[in-house]
Amino acid sequence: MLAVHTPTWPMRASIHAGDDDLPNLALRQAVYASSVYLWDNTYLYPGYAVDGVTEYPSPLDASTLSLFHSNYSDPTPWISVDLGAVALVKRVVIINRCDCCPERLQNAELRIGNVSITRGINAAGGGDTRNITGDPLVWRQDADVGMCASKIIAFDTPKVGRWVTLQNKYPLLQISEIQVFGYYAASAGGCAHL
Ligand SMILES: [Ca+2]
Repeated sequence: MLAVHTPTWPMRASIHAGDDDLPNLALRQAVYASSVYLWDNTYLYPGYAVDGVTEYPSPLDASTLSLFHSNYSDPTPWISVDLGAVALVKRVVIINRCDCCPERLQNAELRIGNVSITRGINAAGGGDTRNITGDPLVWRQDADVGMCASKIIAFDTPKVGRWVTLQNKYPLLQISEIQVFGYYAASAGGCAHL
């Protein structure tokens, strides 16, 4: 399965703004994944993880879903968001799957850097962790995240990069949303509070 970029988005929006006024730089950005699961004739695209919809009803229904789900054949699933420009990332929020299986998010790793990650497991040069380690590891999961719960990953010193990549080691990756709060580097010169 090749990585997929989803160009269209659901209309509903529910954004977790966090505890400050930082914008969610990941919202509706280009996003790629190592694989995509086809469920009931519906692809659970990576775009659903940046559509701004953080919750959806259970059971999962094709008309209401807002879930990214990697394919079962993918041993090293990841999702990677292109922020569009180099950013100073103050906080990343990962929102777990909302209809079942919260335990599948485990041993996850987050990386932020400037190495683009766009290729899936069957593409030349694509796929596994070797292609992600060019971006530094900034967080590793050490506790369960509940169903539809938010894991807030805050950085005292902002992480710098254009690409934000979450990899799971379950091996399945299923998230409702990934949010990246910060400023673009080009506009952050006067933002000493970062
Ligand atoms: Ca979503």
